[in-house]
Amino acid sequence: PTAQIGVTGLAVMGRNLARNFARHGHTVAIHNRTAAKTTALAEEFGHEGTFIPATTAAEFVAALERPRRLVIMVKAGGPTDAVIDEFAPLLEPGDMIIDGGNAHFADTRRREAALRPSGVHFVGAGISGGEEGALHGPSIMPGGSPESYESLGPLLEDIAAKADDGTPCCAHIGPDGAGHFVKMVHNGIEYADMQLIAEAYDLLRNVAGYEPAQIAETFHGWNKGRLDSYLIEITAEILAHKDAATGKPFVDVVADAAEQKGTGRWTVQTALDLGVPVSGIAEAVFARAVSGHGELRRSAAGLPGPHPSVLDPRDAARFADQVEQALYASKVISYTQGFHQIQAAGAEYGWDIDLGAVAALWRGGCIIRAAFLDDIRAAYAADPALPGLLADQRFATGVGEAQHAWRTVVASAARHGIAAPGFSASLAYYDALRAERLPAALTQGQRDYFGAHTYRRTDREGSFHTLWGGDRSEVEA
Ligand code: NBP
Repeated sequence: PTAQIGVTGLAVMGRNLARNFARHGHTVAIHNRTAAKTTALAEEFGHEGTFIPATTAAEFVAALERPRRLVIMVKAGGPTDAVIDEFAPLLEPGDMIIDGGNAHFADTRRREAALRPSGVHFVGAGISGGEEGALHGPSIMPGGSPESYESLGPLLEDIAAKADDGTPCCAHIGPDGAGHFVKMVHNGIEYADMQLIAEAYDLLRNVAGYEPAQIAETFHGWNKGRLDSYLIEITAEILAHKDAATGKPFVDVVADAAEQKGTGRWTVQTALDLGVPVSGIAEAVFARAVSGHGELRRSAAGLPGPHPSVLDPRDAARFADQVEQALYASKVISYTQGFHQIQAAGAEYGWDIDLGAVAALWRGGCIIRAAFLDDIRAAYAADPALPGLLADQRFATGVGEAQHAWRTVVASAARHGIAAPGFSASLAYYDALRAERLPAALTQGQRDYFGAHTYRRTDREGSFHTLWGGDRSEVEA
């Protein structure tokens, strides 16, 4: 056996990952359920490196050096279980099965627990960056045992994207489902980032009165500052693009119903279970859902609201600058919420995740790569126990300086009748966090009134209940 790594599942992702390993000088065993894909890969890209095509599972396993490293890149869910069931009996203690698909972290925990007694390491590895990333350097989030990472880490780090300082965008995240959990939150943050950018576009278009080409220019400018990111960069390109058939801006000919594959929804579902407020991410998932309910939207189309009006050009430029500030501040909130979710899951599942390392490995290769992530890395490096990003001086100052513009933008959106759920929810979260007193006190009173759920007091220890149906005296519960 001569292959350092094997890849089974040769659709777009697996094929490009296999090529990436081969281009880095590793001998790669390749396998796919439908053998034609295996042959095609070897024929088309054999010149890029050394591939060992295998048609049967036994041939594939026999081609791998021990301990064997076998990457599964098949459709998440049932197919992944089917492939594990096929290969696990052929493996020996110390071998590794790496699932690079978009598995739900709970499935990864289940699979890892099922394989552990056999001594086979199951590594759930989140991989971000799409097809291009898989080929040129993705961001990789491997979970699983520390021993598995000792053997696997160097290979993964070799093919991963590199941050500007040369660090590979790959690090051991934590045991069992930790890697897939972090990948899930990455996708949730990606939803939020995309929604916030979409709101910024909507406001520039319908409040500032900018045409798509001018918004492309504006985003291009923003991309030179603190918002420098892959998503802002591609947004500028998309907005500058004209439809060949009609000559209209591309964005005007695309149906306005956003689809989703489910990782954003998983992020929100999991956050609800963990009791972590991820309102920015949730609003992004909901905004896509709203866009898809065509009939409901059509039925509401005639409802009253402000007449469309755009700002005077002299005020528009100032407004555009305020939108940049609102976008920055809202983005900080999305990341604050996402990192909180990772921190909470770490505590729940005993993962001990290094949040700074997570920020560091998102700096390259993945969809949310951004200059900004280096500031998050630095914030957690300075204080690994940081309660949240707003507790870091740089973020507190940045958001503090933006908060006035942020409010202006949210108020303008409401006044002009433009939905800006991401900006609004993020601002509400910011204001709730900084409030000295929340109306939660009243909520506790209501809960005690109708359900005798008790409350705590600000002035003494203990749990209390007021006899609401009786003389309204207070008793200690
Ligand atoms: P797909 O998700 O489209 O899966 C196709 C692959 O799964 C093919 O190799 C297919 O084999 C194999 N497969 C299926 Br379907 N059922 C199988 C079964 N029962 N037994 C064995 N093999 C089976 O491929 P992809 O888009 O390359 O994505 C792979 C994984 O990476 C997914 O989990 C995806 O969520 C994740 N991911 C994708 C992206 C992306 O940008 N596409 C990004 C990040 C992560 P066949 O050729 O015989 O049909």
